Amino acid sequence: MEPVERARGARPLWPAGAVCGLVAAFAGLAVASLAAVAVRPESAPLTAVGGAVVDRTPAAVKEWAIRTFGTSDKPVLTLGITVVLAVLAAATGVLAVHRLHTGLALAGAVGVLGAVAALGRPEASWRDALPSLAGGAVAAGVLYLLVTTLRRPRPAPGRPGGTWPMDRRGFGRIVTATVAASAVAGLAGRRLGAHGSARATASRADLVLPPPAVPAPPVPAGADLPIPGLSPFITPTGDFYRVDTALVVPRVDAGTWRLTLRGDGVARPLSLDLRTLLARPLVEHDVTLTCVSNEVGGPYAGNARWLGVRLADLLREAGVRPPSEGGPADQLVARSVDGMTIGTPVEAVMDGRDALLAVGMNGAPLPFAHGFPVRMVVPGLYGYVSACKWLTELRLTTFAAYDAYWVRRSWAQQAVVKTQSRIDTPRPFGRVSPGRVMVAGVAWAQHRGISRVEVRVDDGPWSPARLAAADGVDTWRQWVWPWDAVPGGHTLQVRATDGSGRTQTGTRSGTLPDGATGWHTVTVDVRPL
Ligand SMILES: Nc1nc2c(c(=O)[nH]1)N[C@H]1C(S)=C(S)[C@@H](COP(=O)(O)O)O[C@H]1N2
Ligand SMILES: [Mo]
Repeated sequence: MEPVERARGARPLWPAGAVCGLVAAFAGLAVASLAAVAVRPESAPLTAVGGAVVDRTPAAVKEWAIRTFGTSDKPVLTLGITVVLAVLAAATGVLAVHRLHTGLALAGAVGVLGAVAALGRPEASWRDALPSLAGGAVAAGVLYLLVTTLRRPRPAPGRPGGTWPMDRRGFGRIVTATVAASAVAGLAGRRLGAHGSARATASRADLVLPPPAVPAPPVPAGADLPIPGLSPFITPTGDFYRVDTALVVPRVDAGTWRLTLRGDGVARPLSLDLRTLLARPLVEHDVTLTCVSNEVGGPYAGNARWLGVRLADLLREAGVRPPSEGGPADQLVARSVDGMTIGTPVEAVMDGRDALLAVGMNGAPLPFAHGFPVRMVVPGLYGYVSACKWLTELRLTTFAAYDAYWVRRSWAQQAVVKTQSRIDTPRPFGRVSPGRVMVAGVAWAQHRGISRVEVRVDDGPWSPARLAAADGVDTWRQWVWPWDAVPGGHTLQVRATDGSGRTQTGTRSGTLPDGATGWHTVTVDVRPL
């Protein structure tokens, strides 16, 4: 087709071109999302591209994103990708008005890009490419239809022999029809997707967790101090931090879930369903979970009462021996339904601590966001090396032979939780009245326990804080230090000593590669309120 000449006095074509591009993209996305229902949610173009971005983001940028956007980092990412796609689509439409074939090729190329992103995701099969390819083809088709209609000369009534440069009525009709059809397709995709997750939701609602064979003792009196602003000893499930790479929370149907166990030194590989897992004796145990990305004083720590199966028993039954008993595997690689891999030292899992295949959190089945139906919980290790959610496979191997997901992204292969303490109240840059102020917070050194917490003001001497009752070595411990605050600006600092007698270092280091160090420091303004 020849580039069109705009008749004198006619409207510019580029706004209509942009509309062509946007409508074509909308149609493509709608069809792709419908197709993704048949493949898997992760294969939908926006999700696939978002996932690819997450997979490839350098650790430092990811730390920045978590720091800046917190748990809304994912919606922000999705919005960003949508905006980029919209701009690209509009530009493609404008281009197509003048160079149709180039525009069509570009639309197709965007589809191919989505397909490549989808194929690059963990656990992807060739089918993951289909939604984006179908979307690209539909977008190109719609673009062709719209642009050719737009460029079709139309006899101008009342002006013999004259033409309008565009068939506006036909164009409008096609735009309306396409948008309507795409909306229907998109909604249908949603409905069908919701249907799949409805089964998962029902399977969670129907799940009755058996009572623990080994219940956790009640939280001791005095472990949970009634101080305003202090983190509650047990974090309510709804407030529990969430850190993962999933742009759509996997909703696993408990009825079809299976866990396999295989690998080096596994004499009897296992494949079990949830019913079989729940038939085993369940133990209940309080464990504080911490993220390696948590900065000093940060929010990515939470304490819950977990219910689960002792992983060590399961491994023993399968014939696994830890390295200290001559077993060939030193790494247990957990794999989730969305392809996350998390490597944990076999020795830690089998050394007698309550490493769990958890099914319950604070008295209920795991929420979907926290790994329903089964996740790992290992006291003492950061989440990225121990706490795989939506667990589906356990494989025994060595650290020498295999690097898990985060290790390939420059995090340490093994990472024991570092002793940390946090001032919860007063808040940073808060204002307090002179006189008695309750300085309080939590300290953790999972699986070693907390033996001492000290506070100091303005680089003065360290004073011991009062420790709340200990629930065990695997949970954080509250502390409180009554302070006689005098007017002025003051700096509060806290440090903890773990059960082995080692005091938390004041040397500041960032979260990469194995967890932040340093003393939490809070500046407050003491003034009559
Ligand atoms: N499948 C899966 N499991 C995962 C992750 C993930 O990205 N995917 N993130 C890990 C990290 S880094 C942490 S800190 C914990 C957080 O668990 P939570 O979201 O239940 O608090 O989950 C771990 N398990
Ligand atoms: Mo984490």
